[in-house]
Amino acid sequence: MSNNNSNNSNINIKDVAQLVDDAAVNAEAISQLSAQGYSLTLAQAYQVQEQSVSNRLTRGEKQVGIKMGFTSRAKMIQMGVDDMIWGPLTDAMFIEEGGETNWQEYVHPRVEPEIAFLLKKPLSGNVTLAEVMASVEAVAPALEIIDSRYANFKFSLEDVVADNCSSSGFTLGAWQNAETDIANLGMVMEFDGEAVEIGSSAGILGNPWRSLAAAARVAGEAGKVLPAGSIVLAGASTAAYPLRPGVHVRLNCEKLGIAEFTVK
Ligand code: OOG
Ligand code: MG
Repeated sequence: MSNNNSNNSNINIKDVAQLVDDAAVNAEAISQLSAQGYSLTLAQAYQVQEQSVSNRLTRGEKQVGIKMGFTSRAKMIQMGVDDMIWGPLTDAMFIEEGGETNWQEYVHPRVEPEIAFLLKKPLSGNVTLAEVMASVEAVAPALEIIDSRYANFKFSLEDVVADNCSSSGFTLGAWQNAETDIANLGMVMEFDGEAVEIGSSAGILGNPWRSLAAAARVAGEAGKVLPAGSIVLAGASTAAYPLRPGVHVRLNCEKLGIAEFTVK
């Protein structure tokens, strides 16, 4: 399809941001941006993301960290993409430990097992793994709810970046000592006590610490700093699994413990 939006030098970033932002607010799926005549470059997709996150901040949400996406083969294969992505997390996405989230708020949500870092020092740019590890206060098991605003959960890399990387919810288990060896931990995600996805933290770039180094690098490239006190989600270690109303989801992560929530 083509219309007068199809020349990507003419794209109005604010208009496209409004499209994805409205879809998120109304929990209503939209067509992929290319099918709406917007063929974005990846750089433009990040501009759309920044604008739609800025709309959220204007509504009173606070940024609490960032999430990395497609840091595992399992996720890249599931979604048919081959590059890492990142996007901001806000306080409105946070679900209290063991808390509830409302099915009504989502289009077609999925959940995935992750590991979270809590920074005690700011991070930005090219940093060694040793520097990255020295910047972390604590690590925790985490569950991320992703909910693409695109119909059928189908998108290009540019679409998903523009849609703030499908970010819509996350919960954390108790924070654990940052010196815990997290390189290869068994991760079992259960729905009502039944295992639905089983993986290892090694699925995340071979070692989740590499995802934090990558987060620092991409933040630096975007001229940003990950501040002390912020949370970084390392990306899913397994494919994501579709949520359903009423389900209790629990991640049991070796050494780190449990993260859980219920869908109302
Ligand atoms: C995009 C988000 C990817 C991850 O952990 O890999 C992501 C999506 O799959 O919709 O959060
Ligand atoms: Mg994720």
